[in-house]
Amino acid sequence: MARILITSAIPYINGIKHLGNLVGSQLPADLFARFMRARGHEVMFICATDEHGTPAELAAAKAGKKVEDYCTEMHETQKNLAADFRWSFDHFGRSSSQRNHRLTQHFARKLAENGLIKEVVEKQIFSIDENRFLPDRYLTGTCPNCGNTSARGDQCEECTKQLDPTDLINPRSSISGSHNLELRETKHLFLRQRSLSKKLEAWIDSKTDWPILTTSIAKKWLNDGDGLQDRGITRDLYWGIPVKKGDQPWPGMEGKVFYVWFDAPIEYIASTAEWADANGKPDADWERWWRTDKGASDVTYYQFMGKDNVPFHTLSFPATILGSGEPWKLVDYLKSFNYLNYDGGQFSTSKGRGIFMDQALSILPADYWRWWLLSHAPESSDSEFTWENFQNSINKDLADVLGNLVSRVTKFATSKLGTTIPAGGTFGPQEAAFIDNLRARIREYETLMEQMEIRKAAAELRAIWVIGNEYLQSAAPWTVVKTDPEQAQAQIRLALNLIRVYAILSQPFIPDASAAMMAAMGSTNWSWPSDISADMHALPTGSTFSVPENLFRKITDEERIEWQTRFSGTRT
Ligand code: B3M
Ligand code: ZN
Repeated sequence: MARILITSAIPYINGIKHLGNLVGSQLPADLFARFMRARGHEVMFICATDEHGTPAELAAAKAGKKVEDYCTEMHETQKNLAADFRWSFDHFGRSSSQRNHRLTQHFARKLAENGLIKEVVEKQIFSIDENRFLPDRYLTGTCPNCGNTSARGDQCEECTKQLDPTDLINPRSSISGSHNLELRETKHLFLRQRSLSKKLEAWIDSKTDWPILTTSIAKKWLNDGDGLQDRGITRDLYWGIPVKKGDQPWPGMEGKVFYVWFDAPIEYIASTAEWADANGKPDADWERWWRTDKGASDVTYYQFMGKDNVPFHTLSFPATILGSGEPWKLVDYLKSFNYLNYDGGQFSTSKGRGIFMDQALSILPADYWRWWLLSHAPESSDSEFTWENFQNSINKDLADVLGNLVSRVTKFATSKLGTTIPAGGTFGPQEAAFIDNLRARIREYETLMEQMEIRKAAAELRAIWVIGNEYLQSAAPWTVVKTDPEQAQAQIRLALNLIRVYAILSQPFIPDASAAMMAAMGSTNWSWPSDISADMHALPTGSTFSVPENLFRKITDEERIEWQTRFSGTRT
């Protein structure tokens, strides 16, 4: 039994996530966590909300709420949606927790003690009326490129040009509209990542089994242009973790907070500490996952994220960990994803484009989304959600292949052989051949899941469902029963046991349907199928089974057309 630590990129607090956000982070992380637990390993699966930074402040202001209250409410909302999608986190923490405050300040102190922090004085736009510095997203003005009069300080949405706040012509505060602005000097802390680039490069080079997508992004940042740059880790904002050296004040940094990307990955550790607190466990219980001097040297640590998050996880966060000089666990395997597009364009939170988690669940259960998203995960390239493809996959894979097998077997058995696992007959050569085929496919499925080849694993699982249908088609118990009822009993016994095995194998992808299948077989035995011949006899003969209600339903053309129209606009 191995010890497996899994973290998913932590979602920003500013609103409900769309399907494009999930497909590269929480969802595949959950798949992997469920699989590893099913194999009997000890798993710690951690996530949280990412609550700091300007997006949180702006979203709260838009909602007319205090940022603290907004975050508390939105955390609850995201936590409930996570449960509705059946994400099996051991803990879903908050980056605004006291645990994260203390750990973030601790890392900053260690980095300073090790000479890895420098203080830099910069000029930034200050609003005299509001008595605060304005970060880029708080500034509006005329775009020097296209003349759009409502360009933001970080980017013009009209011509998409990336801007610096000082590029704006006639800038004004986005909060108050005030033009009473001036450039003022402000001091910030920089992490001297550059001095760690050799160490980081050696570490990344040692990861020969990582996906190309992950290492190529890291290498680009290490080697492009001038190489890895030192990075500002503080901001002039009210909302965030106050800049301190451990629990001591940091002279000259009063009123400033750490940059959201400095504290967000530290929350992986802090959230595990929050898990211990929430369960009344001592510090040793979370430290054994994170401190190699306290038991974590036998932990294998996996991270899941979209490609835009890779630089922070291959360079910045490891720079924090390595730079601390303390024995914290570094990631062992980083699984990254390309983007999922939506019906001819991009998913977009700011534009409200795509399908959002609550909307998805308002039309279909979680399993349908989980299956489509995972079986189309954007692994080797970007992929696209279209309603036609979604309808097709659901109707074929879930309804025609898996759902049909379960319903056909249980209904036939109930009407012709009774509602208990039949004891008659014995397996012949056809059953033996089927079991051999099944065994080989299950071993392949295990390998693909261990390698996190998600699309291929989904295809293999589907193939495992298909061979069950093929077996039934050629065994034809509905014909055999007329001439050789004993033989039909053996065939149906195999098929019912197969439903239990399918429930176990499919559980990481479609947990609700799996639970329904297992319950219908009257079993609670979720042990992973390791001896397939024995597993075809796992259900005690004479025990009762039932026909599961509505395992999957088909998506009609009318529904597809209606949903496509309903979700083509902008979410308000
Ligand atoms: N919140 C970005 C995102 O949700 C960011 C990830 C932080 S991971 C430490 O994609
Ligand atoms: Zn412009």
